[in-house]
Amino acid sequence: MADLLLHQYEVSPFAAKVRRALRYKGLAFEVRNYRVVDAGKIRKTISPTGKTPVLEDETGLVVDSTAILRHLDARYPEPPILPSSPADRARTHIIEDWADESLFFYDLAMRGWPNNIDWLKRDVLSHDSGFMRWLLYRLLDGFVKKTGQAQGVGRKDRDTICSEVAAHFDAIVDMLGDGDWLVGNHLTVADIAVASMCTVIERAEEAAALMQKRSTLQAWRERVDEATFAPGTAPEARATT
Ligand SMILES: N[C@@H](CCC(=O)N[C@@H](CS)C(=O)NCC(=O)O)C(=O)O
Repeated sequence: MADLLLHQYEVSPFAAKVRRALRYKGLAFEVRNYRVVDAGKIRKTISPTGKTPVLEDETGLVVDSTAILRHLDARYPEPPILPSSPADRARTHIIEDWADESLFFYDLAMRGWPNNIDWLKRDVLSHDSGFMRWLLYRLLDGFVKKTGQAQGVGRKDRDTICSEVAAHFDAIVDMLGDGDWLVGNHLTVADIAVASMCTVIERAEEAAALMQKRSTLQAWRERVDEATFAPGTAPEARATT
């Protein structure tokens, strides 16, 4: 086994957070990709919650991208992805949690709309095949809708969701001001978490249009991508690389 093995659903923005952090720290790693039909196996073997990503290393299994990023920063402190001051650490914590627990559901809602859902399904089922892929392809609409309804964002109408996403993007722009990074003077987990979510939400055409109108947001994303991808990684490959 590799020293660092990432168990993942490849297109998950939570897995993307971990891959970006590993590359930023210059750490070699391998990935094990799972299919949607592996959900039961994941729960029984590597993740009591059934969720991925899970990082496996010599210390064992670490579940949840937020925990994994802290684990990596503790074991491989250079370059740091957490600020040194408690106040800035708290800010990164809040922003990361907002990206993971709020922005993610706007992503799910927008990408669940009829004009966007085909791309979402192809992403989610990229490792499934045969009859199960055929079946899941038909069931996924209902699952995405049900998840969005249960969480709440999915109950809002399209115009409301678009204006809330616009407000979120404006908040990122205002938070950046003239600075390069969301918190403090270097890249942190806040930048990694928000950029990872941007890379999937832009696969909804409405979100892509809102993003294109904000040059500060685009420039910041390019800065974060430059620091967390190998040179030459194509923009369309960034959600899965
Ligand atoms: N808070 C978790 C969220 C992870 C998560 O929601 N992963 C999704 C993939 S995008 C998953 O594993 N879903 C499977 C399930 O809910 O059973 C993290 O940051 O790692």
